[in-house]
Amino acid sequence: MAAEAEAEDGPEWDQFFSDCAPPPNAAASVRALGEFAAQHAEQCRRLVLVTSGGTKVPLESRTVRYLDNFSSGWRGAVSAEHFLQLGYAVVFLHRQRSLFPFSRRYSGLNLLDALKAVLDVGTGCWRVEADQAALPGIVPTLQRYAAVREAGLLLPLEFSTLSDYLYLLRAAAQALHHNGPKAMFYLAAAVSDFFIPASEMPEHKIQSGANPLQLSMQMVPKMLTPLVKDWAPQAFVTSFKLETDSSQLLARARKALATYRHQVVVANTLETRRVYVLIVTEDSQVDIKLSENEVQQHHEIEEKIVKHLSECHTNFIEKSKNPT
Ligand code: PAZ
Repeated sequence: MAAEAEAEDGPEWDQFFSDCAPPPNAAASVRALGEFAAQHAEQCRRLVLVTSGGTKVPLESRTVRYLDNFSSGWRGAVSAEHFLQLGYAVVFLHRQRSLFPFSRRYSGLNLLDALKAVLDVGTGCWRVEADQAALPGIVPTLQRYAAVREAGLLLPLEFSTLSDYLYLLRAAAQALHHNGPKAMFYLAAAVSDFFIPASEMPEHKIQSGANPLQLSMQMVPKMLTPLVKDWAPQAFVTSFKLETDSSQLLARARKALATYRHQVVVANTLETRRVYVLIVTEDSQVDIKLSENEVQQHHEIEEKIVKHLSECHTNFIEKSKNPT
């Protein structure tokens, strides 16, 4: 990481990053990000960083236990496919073993039930056959996935813990700096607000005893502040806000926009997130819904969210060419 950029992060961030180890394969991920961003900047292609899934927060440094959250990675994986469909290059920063674009359709399946080993009597060799009925839509899915890979449009990066996520987010933001307003951030991951600094974590497994467990956790510094101000100041930034009280959606979204001064908040509630979101910008608020009929026909709300945001992104790029 460039020393200059580290200095800009501010004391809270300096403290956070100096306290935690870089993720496994950090150098390779940073290199891959730089190459991916440069290649698509050269091709004048729009690029989106989609974050997806929940972060793990370790409770011990030799970690046996950790805090986690509900996020399955559905929103991120489905949205990544729709961005690819619209011609974006996609960095998919996702929680290890959460849902992945294309393969997410088969996530509930035991693969061994869909495959069969067959002996070819002519050659005496075994080959593997797939039962297409057990893998609905597998041929077009494989074709789309192969086309995306061949065109080099998808860069998957994995995280597991909160600190891995934040390290890679910062690295991605700094790489995407070169893509200017053509870069979009689509921050759908469910990131912990609390953590235990490494210096305060017990080394060994917390022992169970007569007393209830008491934890003291610190607030994670708000990463939208350096992201918008320092890491990627020209990019189009969409954050997500999850609430459990729908009456708070609009007020909380507006508060986030006023605090971080980024472009969009997509607000959703836990129970209705597959069928309803509220997209809030400085001067608009738009309801995006799936009707009963659309739900029955297996439409995905992410298609509408991504379409709407890509139109906002177009306006943003145009405005950045002709600032008034
Ligand atoms: O991953 P998923 O599809 O199960 O859930 C998506 C979501 C609710 C995590 C996402 O839409 C979201 O709101 N992310 C931000 C959560 C937050 O407020 O930190």
